[in-house]
Amino acid sequence: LEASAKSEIDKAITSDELEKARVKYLGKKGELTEVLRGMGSLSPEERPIVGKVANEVRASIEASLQAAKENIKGKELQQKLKSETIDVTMPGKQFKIGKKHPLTQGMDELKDIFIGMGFKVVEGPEVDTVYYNFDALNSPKNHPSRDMSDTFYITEDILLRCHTSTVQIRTMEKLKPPIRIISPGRCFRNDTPDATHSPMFYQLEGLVVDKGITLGDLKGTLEVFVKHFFGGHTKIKFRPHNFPFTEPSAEVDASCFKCSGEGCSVCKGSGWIELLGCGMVHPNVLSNCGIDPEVYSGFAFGMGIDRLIMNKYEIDDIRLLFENDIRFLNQF
Ligand code: FA5
Repeated sequence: LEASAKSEIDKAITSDELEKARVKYLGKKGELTEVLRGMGSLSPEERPIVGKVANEVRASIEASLQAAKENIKGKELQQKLKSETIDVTMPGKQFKIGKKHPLTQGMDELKDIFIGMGFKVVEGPEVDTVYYNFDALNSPKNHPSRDMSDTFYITEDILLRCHTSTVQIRTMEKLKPPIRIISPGRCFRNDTPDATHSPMFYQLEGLVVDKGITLGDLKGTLEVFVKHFFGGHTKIKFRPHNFPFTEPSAEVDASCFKCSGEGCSVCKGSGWIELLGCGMVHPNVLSNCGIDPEVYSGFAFGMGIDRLIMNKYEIDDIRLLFENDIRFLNQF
């Protein structure tokens, strides 16, 4: 029994095989265990003799098992180390690094251009009051933009701002002229989404108030801005318009980036895209903020950042900017 046990132990290559051999001889129903269990039926004279031999055999098998166990463990460890060796010369895994959203990139660029012209960046709340969004901006009580079908109301007095012009008032209440600020931020309108309209979009407000500010300053500022942002070849045109908070007012279009003329999807073939509204700050608005319109004058503008970026990067649908499709975002 000892010889056959040892031969099986010697043959075992894996821990599993060794365990099988142990169970076969020393397990509960093992061959040696059976012998020890059968001792009860022996005569009192035979018992110590057989017992002694059986114990010696058990000790010898256990010693062999222990030796084999260490041997196999060593080999298995070697095997494991071999299979798990790290090839430090293998090329590493490429981690995907996120980047700024095209809107954020565009916003950073816009800020840089205006900061370069001496503007300060200020921010205002997205949830604001009817006073800052309409009343203080000289908006008549019956102005259609006040309607629920255009503006998102939270209560009768509180709304999601529909333009960044709210920041004009908040700024003029706090600062005294000379004022030269821009304010980028989110706006909300109850507009049906299409290729150029989104219920949430971005505007960049600009406001300059000082003594002797003229329409010429406004035109010059916007011209410098557009040429920086779109390139020196870009033209702008002013169209007369009407805003309650500016007088006179205008809308400004830019010639389409790269695709002026026929066939430009962003400009719908006209070759021009509407960029912003602007004008000279209405005297009532200055007065509402405690600034004397007899002494000071100013200009203001509000541009749609999403549309600026669409024009610059030839994006033909504003919704792409908010869907966060990684295949789209990776292109910027
Ligand atoms: C205004 O919001 C005025 N507050 C702008 C202004 C500021 C005028 C200061 C004078 C002085 P308007 O409603 O035209 O104006 O919007 C300005 C720009 O916001 C538009 O030219 C357009 O580029 C953008 N815009 C408006 N609605 C949306 C919309 N639903 N989705 C995307 N862009 C929009």
